Amino acid sequence: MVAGSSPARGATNSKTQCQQHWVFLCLAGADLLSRLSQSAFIRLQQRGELELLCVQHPLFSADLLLQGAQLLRFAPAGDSNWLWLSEQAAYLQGQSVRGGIPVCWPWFGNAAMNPPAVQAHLTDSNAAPAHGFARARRWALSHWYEAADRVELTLMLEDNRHPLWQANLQPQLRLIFSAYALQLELTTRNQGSETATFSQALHTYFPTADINATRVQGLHDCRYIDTLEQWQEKTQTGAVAFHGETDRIYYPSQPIQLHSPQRRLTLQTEGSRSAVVWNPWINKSLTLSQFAADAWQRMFCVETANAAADAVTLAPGAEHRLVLRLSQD
Ligand code: TA6
Repeated sequence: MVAGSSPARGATNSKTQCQQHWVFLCLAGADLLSRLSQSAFIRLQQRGELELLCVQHPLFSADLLLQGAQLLRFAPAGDSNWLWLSEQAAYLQGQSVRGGIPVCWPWFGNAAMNPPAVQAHLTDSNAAPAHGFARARRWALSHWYEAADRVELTLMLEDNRHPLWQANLQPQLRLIFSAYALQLELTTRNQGSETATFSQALHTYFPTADINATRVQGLHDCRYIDTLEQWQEKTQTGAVAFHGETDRIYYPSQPIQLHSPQRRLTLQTEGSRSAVVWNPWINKSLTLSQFAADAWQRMFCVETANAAADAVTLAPGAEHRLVLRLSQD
């Protein structure tokens, strides 16, 4: 069903009438691409081999790939991209693009390092691709809402099956853009008849003008797993700074602040008790696809996750929602 547009029904006083704006609410089960002509702010474009939804709103803009439901860019009007996107990004079918916010699902990282309850759904953990399969597959646009202050997009993974994965889970990603904040809500529903456990992450890449002057605040006294030192458990003292390859799973207890020379962002989450902080530094950078040898100086990741001990178990019919909200200080 596609509801038509109609002016918001406000009070009758002249001020509200001046603020009156058109609200489009379009609902449909099928892929909405054919109805984008009704949108005032959303257009479908092609980038390389991939379909790209471009949102151009008076207050912000955003670029979202249908492959992986991967957000590549979000910028309030007059600001630059809050996300880092590789200068060597390649837009190829079946290959995740380096940057933005890849959706790592239904397992995070190396499948063979996941908890046994997650591996129980994998027929061969060692053969499984890193970060699951959802980030390399097409998602369908199933809902959009647009108004004078925001745009919302909802996408559903088109094919949730994989030869190596035996649970019947369905993910949906809702993105909410406004002048001051970016919010992503990744909801997973257990459509199967058995309890299922999965891990995931919104693998957010952030830009920085200088990695040496970049800090991640809000993790003081937090436990973390150092995946580069035999997954030893440690405790963070003070702000996280980058002095070499960094790949840690933190268990934060409060919002995180991201301080780079050009921007300060607050990262709030719901449904997540783990955050991965990552920078490949010099040597690992040489092993990464779509990644310039010196790109480690211009990016860092803080990933909103359900990783390791924070994996999620769902009874049949149950849902879990992972929320990431970025706002500028
Ligand atoms: O989240 C950190 C991490 O697991 C790193 O170990 C590194 O592998 C990074 O993700 C990127 O992984 P990708 O498969 O996208 O190259």
